[in-house]
Amino acid sequence: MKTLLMVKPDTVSNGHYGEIISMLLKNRFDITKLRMRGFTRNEAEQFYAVHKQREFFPALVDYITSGPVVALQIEGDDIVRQIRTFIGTTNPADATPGTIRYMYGTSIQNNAVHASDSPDSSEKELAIVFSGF
Ligand code: FUP
Repeated sequence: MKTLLMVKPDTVSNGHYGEIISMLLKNRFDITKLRMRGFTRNEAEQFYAVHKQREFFPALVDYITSGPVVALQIEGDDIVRQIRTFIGTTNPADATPGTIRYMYGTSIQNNAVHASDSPDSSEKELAIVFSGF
């Protein structure tokens, strides 16, 4: 099974993405693709299509297109659940100490990383982020 973990723009520009990759490697996650790239508005709208009707959608698209992201494909058994546990809750304020969002997130929007929430969304999101790679 494969999933996507993606470091968001502010956490790329402040340099914390190196520590996040290091944490993944120290915890023996199997990174099988790695890419730094920007999102076009069109790609961002496609990526976050499930949130299209939410009031925070325009701000979310602005944020994710504000600079390059670092995308990682990670493989393993039960990997979607494993990575979701590793990153912590959506809101860093509720996250467990030691999780990525607890350590590097600053708000519900600026929560450091994205991770796919199902095998289905993993497949769709990996196809968007690694297209042409
Ligand atoms: P997650 O799957 O943990 O990334 O969380 P969601 O799918 O619920 O939300 C996706 C992204 O929308 C979050 F990473 C941040 C953003 N969001 C907001 O900006 N405001 C909110 O109230 C909820 C989510």
